Formats: sequence, structure tokens, C-alpha cells
Amino acid sequence: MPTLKENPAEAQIVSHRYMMRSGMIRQSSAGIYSWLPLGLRVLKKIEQIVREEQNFAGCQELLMPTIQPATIWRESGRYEDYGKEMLRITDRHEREMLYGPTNEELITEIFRGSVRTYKDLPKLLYHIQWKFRDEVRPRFGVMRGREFLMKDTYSFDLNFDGAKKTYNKMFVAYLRTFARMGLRVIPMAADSGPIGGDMSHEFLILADTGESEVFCHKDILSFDLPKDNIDYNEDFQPIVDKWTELYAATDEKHNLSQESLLAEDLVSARGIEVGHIFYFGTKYSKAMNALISSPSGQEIPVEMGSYGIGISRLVAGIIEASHDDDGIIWPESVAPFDIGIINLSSGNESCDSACEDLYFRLENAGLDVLYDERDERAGVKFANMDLIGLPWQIIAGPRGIKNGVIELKNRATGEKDEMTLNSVLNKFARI
Ligand code: 5CA
Repeated sequence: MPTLKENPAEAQIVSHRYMMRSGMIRQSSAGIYSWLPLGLRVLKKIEQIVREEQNFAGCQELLMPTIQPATIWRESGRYEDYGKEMLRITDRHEREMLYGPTNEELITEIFRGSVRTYKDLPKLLYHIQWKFRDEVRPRFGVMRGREFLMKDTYSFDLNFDGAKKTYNKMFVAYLRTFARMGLRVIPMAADSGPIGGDMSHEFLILADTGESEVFCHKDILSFDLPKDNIDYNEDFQPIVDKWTELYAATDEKHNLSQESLLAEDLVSARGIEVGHIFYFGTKYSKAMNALISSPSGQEIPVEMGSYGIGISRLVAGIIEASHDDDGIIWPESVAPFDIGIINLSSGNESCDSACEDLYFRLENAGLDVLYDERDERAGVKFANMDLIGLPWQIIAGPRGIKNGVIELKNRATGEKDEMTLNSVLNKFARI
């Protein structure tokens, strides 16, 4: 955890500053980062929430490679279209390869080789894999990187009705996924860009540092999220209608005449796109001959959609949404550790043994604990702990320990409570 005292000059937004200062990431080259231990923990927590929600919605995980052959991109017609954002590679046998910016072609190739009949549909497949896009202007740290971690799901259905049901399912799964990360995310009608298709929504966190300009009806900002006990066999059209009938659009899709009707109900803000879903029908299945036999025995191209979440971007997005002047304030679900213990007097025998005892008991109870036993000034330890933003801090000094008490600090509220060692264990370890 190589923390920095000063703000790195190149970091223009708060998440980039705090990620660099807390030692979460290190830049390797423009838009390409190493994930240091603290950063990797958050990335893995976010990845796991996304995975659980995808599995719960009936998606199956697989893993496709980062390097793809150019041949399948020629089949779809996107090899030339994708332009300079695609990193093209030639192997030793002069075969054209590329570092995948997305996986519509590869999944279509897998599908056409293994699924032949409507009886196997619907099918939802996803992976969590590094992507590369040679962005003209990589910036803001992992927010707009060149190499980034994405969850991408691909859906296969018999017809439009089925594809729409799947789209709705993913829409609801996304609302749930982002809510678990403590985020309020607004779905907005969006442009489908190089992925294609005619139905598409972006999911955005509102933040001043967002790259997109967005416009929406103010009431969407206070909508309730879908309940915990959702049943994926339900018809989600009413939920999707509720979220999409009020005006909400990104830059490319916004409509001045609709906006003038909204008058003071219109909110215009900036947003960070953390998810994007697409319905594109038979765009790839037609071009690549991914056919299935229908109930009437006809061979027809399968209906498809794709659904992305920017996992590495979310790390920065969550910081943009949750921080103060002292540092990050992690929501509990994605925090790199649940609790940090600050030993104010490392080397003091009773302080050391009380802290170590707490550390092992909390760890044994299944909590992730960070123990700061460095020989540093108290001020440095306090500042570092606030900077890295763990939800709870246990502050242990020799005077308190003599009386069997520590101070428990809540990072979000700043509230401090003096507590006995036992009551701390009871609170967190429930023993
Ligand atoms: N195949 C489709 C959906 S699976 C797709 O590629 N969609 S996308 O282009 O919208 O990307 C999905 C998500 O990846 C975006 O919503 C965004 O959160 C994230 N993302 C895209 N480009 C970058 C980038 N340069 N740096 C970090 N995250 C990115």
C-alpha cells in the first residue's frame, strides 16, 4: 500500500487522485494500470457482486480469450469499421489477430457451433475479461482506460418477444447490481454506437466529473429500486416502463422540444456510464450465419443482445460518488477491508497483544481486517486510514487498552464511540 502524501499532478479528478494516493493503482503506460493489493481487493469485490447478480438472473459464466482472430470480425463486417480503437496484432505466421475490444463475434461463433434449436433457448452467457480499446484520449485513471475490465453478457432468443423479455431481465438485474454497490444509477435512452442495434440504455451515476452530459426528469432521481426478493420469472415490463416512461437521455439522444416541455422538472447533469445494454436483433447472427431451427422447422437467425458493465471503471465511479476532503468513503459491500485497526503505540506490549488478539478474532469471524502496526506518528496513521476509506476504524492506544477499551470510528459519519474490546467483538463478530 504505497500511499502518497501529495496529489499527483496528472490526476485531474478526485477518484484518480485518491486511487493514486492510497496506492490502489500504478500507471504502467497511458491508460494501462497495475492493480496493487488494495485496488485489486475492490476490483474483486465489485466483480463478485456483478457475478452473483448475473448468476441469479440465469446467466452462465464462461471465459473467452483476450486475443481474437481477425477472420470473425471480417465476417461481421466490423474489422474495418472499428477503426483505430482496435489494437491489431500480427503473429509469427503472419496471421492477423486483435486484442478484443468487445466479444459479439466470438460469442456468435461459439453459439453457432454448439446450439442448433430453439429448444435450447433462451441462453445467456457472460464473461468477465480484460478489454483493450486504443482510446484517443485515455484519461481520469481507470475511468477511461485503454485496458479495462468489463463484464459482458450475450443473449440468444428465438424471436423479438423473447429478446425483449431478456432485455428487461438484464435491465432489472442492472438496477439491483448497482444498488448493491451503494450507487444510485439512472438508466437513459442511449446511442448504440459501434455495437449497433436500435434499442439501447446506458446506466449512469450522476457526478460532476462525469464525461457524458445527461438530461432527465427530476422524479427519476427518487425512484425506489426493485425489491430484494425478485422473481426472474416475473414479467418485468411494468418495472422497465416505470423507469423509461419519464424522460431520460444522454447527450446523443437528447431532444430539445421534449426538454422544453419539462420546464423546471428537467435536470441536466453530468454522468458516468457504468453499464450499457443493447438489443441488436439479427445483426451478427445474419452476418455470421448463426441459425437455429424454429418450432415450425425453419432455419432462422437467432435474436441477440449484449449487456456490458465497466467493472474497473466502477471502482473510480464509486469513489466519485462517495468521498470527502479526507479521502474515500467505501460502501461496505465493496470496501477493500471491513475494518482497520490503528495501533497508536506499536511496540507497546499490551497494545500490540490487544490489537493482534482483536485482529485474529475478527478475521476468524469472517471479517476482512487491515492492521496498521507501522511505527508511524498517530497523525499519519489517522490520515492514511481516512484516505483509504474503510467503513470502520478501531483506534487502540495504551491508555484505553489498560482499561480494556478502544475507540470505534465510523468513516462515513465520523462518529466515535468508546467501547470495550468485548463489545467490539460482539458488534462485528456476533460471538
Ligand atoms: N459489447 C457491449 C456490451 S457487452 C459493449 O462493449 N458495450 S460498451 O462499449 O458500452 O462497454 C460496456 C461498458 O464498459 C461501458 O458501459 C463502460 O462502463 C465500460 N467501458 C467502455 N469503455 C471503457 C474504457 N475506455 N475504460 C473503462 N471502462 C470502459
